[in-house]
Amino acid sequence: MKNIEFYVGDITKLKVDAIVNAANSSLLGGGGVDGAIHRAAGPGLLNECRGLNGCRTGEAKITKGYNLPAKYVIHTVGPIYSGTESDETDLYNCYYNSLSLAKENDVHSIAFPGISTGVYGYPKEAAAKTALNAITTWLSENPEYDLKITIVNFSEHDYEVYQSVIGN
Ligand code: AR6
Repeated sequence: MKNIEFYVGDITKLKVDAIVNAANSSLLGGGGVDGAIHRAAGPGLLNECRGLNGCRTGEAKITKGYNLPAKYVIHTVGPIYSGTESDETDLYNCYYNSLSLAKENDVHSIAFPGISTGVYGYPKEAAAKTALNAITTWLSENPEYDLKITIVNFSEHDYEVYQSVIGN
């Protein structure tokens, strides 16, 4: 798929303009990818996050990357999976709003983790479908903007889930 590539491994290692954090609404850190990003970025990140006043589910906020190789972190809050219709809308909005915020900040390369697919319990196949739907919709609406998108799969299994959704 044009503009979209895959990487299997740790998102904190990527030297891209922005990595996306699967945060919680406090934006004050946690476990999973959020914990890994805060550890790798150092205390400057938490300090900046304290001034952001949290973030609603489906929305996104941007900070600097501090000690990360990435210049920025875009923090978004995925839905806690509930099995209701709002899950899909909220997850879609996480990807879509992160991409719009990236463009506003002149970000030309961005990497996403599997938002909500860890602690928040979103089934991986359904999450991959919604992520790809949001990303391809956003790209089709912004054809003039040069943006390279990396989907980060933390395990080979997660990568295989994505490939089966794409049909490879
Ligand atoms: N690089 C890439 N992906 C990762 C990494 C990493 N270093 N670490 C974990 N993953 P989760 P959520 C994958 O639980 O479900 C936090 O406590 C992981 O395998 O990090 O959105 C927050 O503070 C999974 O596929 O995020 C919130 O409270 C994906 O990242 C809550 O967890 C997301 O798993 C958010 O839960």
